[in-house]
Amino acid sequence: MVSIKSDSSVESKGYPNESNVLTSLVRDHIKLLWLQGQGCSGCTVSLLQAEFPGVVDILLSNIPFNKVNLEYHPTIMFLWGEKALELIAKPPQNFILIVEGAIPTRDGGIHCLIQISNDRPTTLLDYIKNLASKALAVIAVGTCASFGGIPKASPNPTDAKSVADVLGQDYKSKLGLPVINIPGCPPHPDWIIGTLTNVLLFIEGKAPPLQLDKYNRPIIFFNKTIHENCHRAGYFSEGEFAKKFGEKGCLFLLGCKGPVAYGDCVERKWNGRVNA
Ligand code: FSX
Repeated sequence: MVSIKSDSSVESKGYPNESNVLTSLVRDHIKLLWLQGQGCSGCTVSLLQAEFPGVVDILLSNIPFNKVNLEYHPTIMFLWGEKALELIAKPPQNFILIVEGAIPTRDGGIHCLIQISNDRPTTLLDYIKNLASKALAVIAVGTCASFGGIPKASPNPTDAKSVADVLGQDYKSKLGLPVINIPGCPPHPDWIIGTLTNVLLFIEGKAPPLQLDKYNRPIIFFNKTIHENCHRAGYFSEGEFAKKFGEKGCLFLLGCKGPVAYGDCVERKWNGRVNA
């Protein structure tokens, strides 16, 4: 439950008037800069489903273990208009860069702009390359940002690339971390929040960095195939395969990638732990 106390002494600096009270909450915190490239915004929708903490708690810095604020997010943020663009032009001191969506690189990256100032476009490609060296950590959210996803699929007209491919596979953030990949189309909200939580605890010296696998995915969330815990796995073992949706049996012949896809969705479940 989020409680907001009114504080009239807090001066608004680019935040909506009615949220003066929020300004004090977001000042001097570690900022999260969330940028969107080529994707469907499903990763953001997934973030909105986060529960412990929820996205409102993150927006309000109402998280006990650290002071953090989702400062910039094209879909959900307090800043707007010129103030938001100012933040893009002059990023904060301590920030974690989160990227959703693939990054188009063809034609100098012109196919995804994050702003146009004085007739000069800023491409996502250049912006991320410039910003990454100053970031405490870089987190690629979703399959598109992690590996290129659907935008990178043939014929890939924009030469879309993953964050790590743009920054270089040897990239290290200011904290010495590689690009942390959280694939999934979309990724589970717990994976996003859980990874972020670890990075924040690591910054405070209260936790070691998450162990990552060879694809730089947090092992804690990606250590098993979907198939290992699938409630239809018994059908697979028995060789009983569904030929059409709705039929009893394993869905392998209908395109299920459970045996080769990693994630803990089956145990963790989706939508408030209702759907497997
Ligand atoms: Fe990609 Fe995000 Fe799939 Fe969509 O934008 S991981 S298309 S669910 O949402 O990047």
